[in-house]
Amino acid sequence: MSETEKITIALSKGRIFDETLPLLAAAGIVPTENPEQSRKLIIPTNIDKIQVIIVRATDVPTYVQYGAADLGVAGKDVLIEHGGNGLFAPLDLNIAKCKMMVAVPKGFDYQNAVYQGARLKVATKYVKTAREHFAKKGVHIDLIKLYGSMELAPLTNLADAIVDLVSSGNTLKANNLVEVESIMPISSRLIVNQAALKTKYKDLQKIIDSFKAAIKK
Ligand code: PRT
Ligand code: MG
Repeated sequence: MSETEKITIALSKGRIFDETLPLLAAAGIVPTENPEQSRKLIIPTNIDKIQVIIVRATDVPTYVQYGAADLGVAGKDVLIEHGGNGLFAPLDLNIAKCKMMVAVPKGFDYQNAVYQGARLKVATKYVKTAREHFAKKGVHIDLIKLYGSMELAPLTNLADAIVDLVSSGNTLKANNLVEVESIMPISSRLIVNQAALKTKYKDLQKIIDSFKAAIKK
């Protein structure tokens, strides 16, 4: 079999890998190693021609866009920031669920600041999402791009507010922050390289159908 017939699935380790495992299993695909234990970035599976590659969550759409991976699993948050060029996203997998929201320090009167037309300093990794959200509200903001630990920004006066994901809410609570606005619910999607969907139609459609049948509502 030629190398080009390989099917490559891009996943990030952690919750996305863990929550995709049952869907892969439903498609008869079992990775031979766990990325938490192994340092391998290319993980073979029980099926010769199918392999999993381990990349950063934000890099998954890029690998699939350029066809370095045929399939991938990425959060809606990541897909919005990426833009979705060259990608087909046929399935909401209903995994890695959380919410995109605005949070501020407890005691900061956000609604009043918005009402007064104050210019807000907003720190976030999700610049596109944040820009769109505040533009729609007609709120002027100074965006401060961060790559992680957004919760720290308001505590150090780097920003007035953050746009971030929340699941349990424990991180907000531990840092004396409160959610003041919900932006959108987030879950992960299966993404497919558009060209590969044509050239490897049979193999890919079989995996897509198995995933679809295994999605938990
Ligand atoms: O962590 P790393 O920097 O390597 O990359 P990443 O954060 O991009 O990847 P990962 O694996 O943490 O997240 C992958 C995807 O999981 C995201 O793109 C989201 O779609 C989804 N997801 C689901 C989450 C969360 N839940 C979540 N809680 N991603 C991040 N978080 C963060 C949240 O921002 C908060 O800071 O986890 C922290 C704890 O959340 P609480 O509310 O449970 O305390
Ligand atoms: Mg993370």
